[in-house]
Parts: sequence; C-alpha cells; structure tokens
Amino acid sequence: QSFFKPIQRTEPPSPTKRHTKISVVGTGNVGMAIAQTILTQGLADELALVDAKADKLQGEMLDLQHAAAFLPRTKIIASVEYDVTARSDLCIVTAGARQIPGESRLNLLQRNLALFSHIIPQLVHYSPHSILMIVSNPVDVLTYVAWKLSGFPSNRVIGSGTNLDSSRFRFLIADHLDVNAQDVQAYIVGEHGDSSVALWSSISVGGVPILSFLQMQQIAYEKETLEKIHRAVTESAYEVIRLKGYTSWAIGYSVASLARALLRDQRSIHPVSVLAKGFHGIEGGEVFLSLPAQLGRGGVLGVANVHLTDEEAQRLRHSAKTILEVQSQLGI
Ligand code: 6V0
Repeated sequence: QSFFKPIQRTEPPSPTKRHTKISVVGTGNVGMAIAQTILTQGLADELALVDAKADKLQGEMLDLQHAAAFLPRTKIIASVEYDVTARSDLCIVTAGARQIPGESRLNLLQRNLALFSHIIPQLVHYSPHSILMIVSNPVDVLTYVAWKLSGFPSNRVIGSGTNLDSSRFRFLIADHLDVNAQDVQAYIVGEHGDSSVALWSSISVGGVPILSFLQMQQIAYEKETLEKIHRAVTESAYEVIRLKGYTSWAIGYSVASLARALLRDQRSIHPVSVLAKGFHGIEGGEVFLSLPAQLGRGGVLGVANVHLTDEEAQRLRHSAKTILEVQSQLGI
C-alpha cells in the first residue's frame, strides 16, 4: 500500500530529465567533505559511497542520511562492494594509503598503485561510460595510473590537480588586494605539489591585468611579494596538515565545483590534471598535469590556449619532467 493514492493519468517521466549518480570511493576526511558538499549543493540524485572499512562507511552513510530533512533529495547508498557504484556518471576516487612514519614517497606511491589496481577496474566494470575524477595523492601520477588501468579515453580521466592550489592562490591575492576572490582570475598550473607554476602574466582582477592593477592602486610591484604568495600556496597544504592533521573543506568545495562543471555541462574553465603531452612543448612521455581545461558533460572538452611567458613555459616543462621521473620508477 503506497502512502499516496495514485493519480490515474500520470505523465511518463520526461526522457530529457536525467538521473545523475556520483560515486565517492574513500570516505575519509576528503571523501566525506566532497560527499557533504555534493549533497548541500544538490548535484546528484544518487550518491554512492565505497570504503574498505565497513563500519565507518555505514556510520558515515547513516549520519548523512539523517540530514535528509535539511537537504535537496538525494538517495545515499554505501557498500564495501563496487556494485553499489553501478551506472555512475562520475566516480571520484579519494582512497589512499596513509604514509607510515619514515616511509618514502615512492613506497607510498607503490602502495597506492596496488590500491588503484583494485579500485579502477571495478569502477570501469560497473560504470563504463562514467568520468573518473582522481583526488588521491600524488594526484598527477595517480591520474595517469587511473587512465592506464581504465582504458578510458583521456578526456574522461581527470585529476583534481591544481584547482585547489588556484583557489588558495586567488584567496591570497584577493586578501593582499582586499578584493573578492571570485573577481580574481588566476591559475596555478603544472604539478599539484612543489613544482607547480603560478601564471603571473595572465592574472587579472575584475578584467584588469594584475600588474597594471597594482600600479593603479599605487602598490609597488614587487616580484618578491608575488613569489611569496606562490610560496604560501605550496606551503599551505603542509600548514593545514600540521595544524589540523589533514585538509578537507577546501578540497571538498574544489571537487564539488568540478562535479558541477562536468555534470551540469557548464563548459567552464578549471585548472585540472589532464593528459598534457604536446601542450606548451611538453614532450618526453605521457604525463598528466594541470592546465586550464574546459569541462562539460563529455569530460575535458579542450585546453585553453593561455599565453605563457618563456619562463612560465620552461617552469611548466620542468614540472612535467618532475612527474615523469616519478612515473618512470613505477614500471607501468
Ligand atoms: P584518509 O582520511 O586516510 O581517507 C582515506 C580513505 O581511503 C580511508 O577511509 C580508507 O579506509 C580508504 N581506503 C583505503 N584503501 C581503500 C580501498 N582499497 N578501497 C576503498 N577505500 C579505501 O585520507 P584523506 O581523506 O585525508 O585523504 C585522501 C587522499 O586525498 C590522500 O591521498 C590525500 O593525499 C589526498 N588529497 C588530495 C588533495 C588534492 O588536492 N588532490 C587534497 C587533499 C588530500
């Protein structure tokens, strides 16, 4: 017996109304921040959570379900088995091994590689038409790994990359100039990590290139100040981890903004990790790193032809080399 008395002449569901499903693999600090941002922003009709720890997973699922009365309607399901992810439009991977004290980054990467060999084929099996979004670190190398393991075309494998770094960058510039971060157009590209590249030459605030903006405000242009801001960006993740143990809220919003761009076909430009071979003179192997990419329902639609100075292009190629060196040690 249904709660509502059915109406006789109900219209069949419109074929244009799509059911949107997002899966999040790894329900640690980052996965849960992403999940809750997706829920509050009403980005999915269905949200599937997967983790290896069954009890923690069920607890997280129930805790989110109990907020149903305050949120847009979303069906939330969870399991340690991947069939729960079937027919996802977007699969977000945040599962990661934790660094053991004294463990090398390469050893940690080898363990994450083993984890991905388990996770990615199952996601592909259950959602062969989905877009894969990789968040686990080192994100650029693991996005390459996911691409190789998935057999997907490269436009459907994306790393969250420097979308977060760029947001930190925009915040710091906005703070420095006392303006709204949303009015700051600024990109950090390259590796999500120490070799990232700040594109100072293309920064604009409210449509005004930053260097003339600084002159207009009669703020002395000091290269050192700008470099200090970039350094603060690369150090900020370490600082948050030192202070609270992990990062979560900003990466949650960052990935939700990418999910919105992809699933709502926003065709907006985000610095994310994409197959970069051939761009800006990047040669020497298949490498994923962040470039300003246009995102829509098909995944990566294109890469913005942003102008780089010779120094910026050279730094970007150095960043690619850094990632390729790590990749070459993996033997895949
Ligand atoms: P966490 O809190 O340890 O969560 C990791 C989760 O993965 C845990 O719940 C584990 O149980 C789960 N897990 C481990 N193995 C498996 C498996 N085989 N299948 C399913 N789940 C599994 O870590 P946290 O959430 O803080 O970070 C997750 C990852 O995100 C790490 O690799 C971080 O380095 C990375 N980040 C990436 C960022 C980016 O900008 N790309 C930003 C922040 C963190």
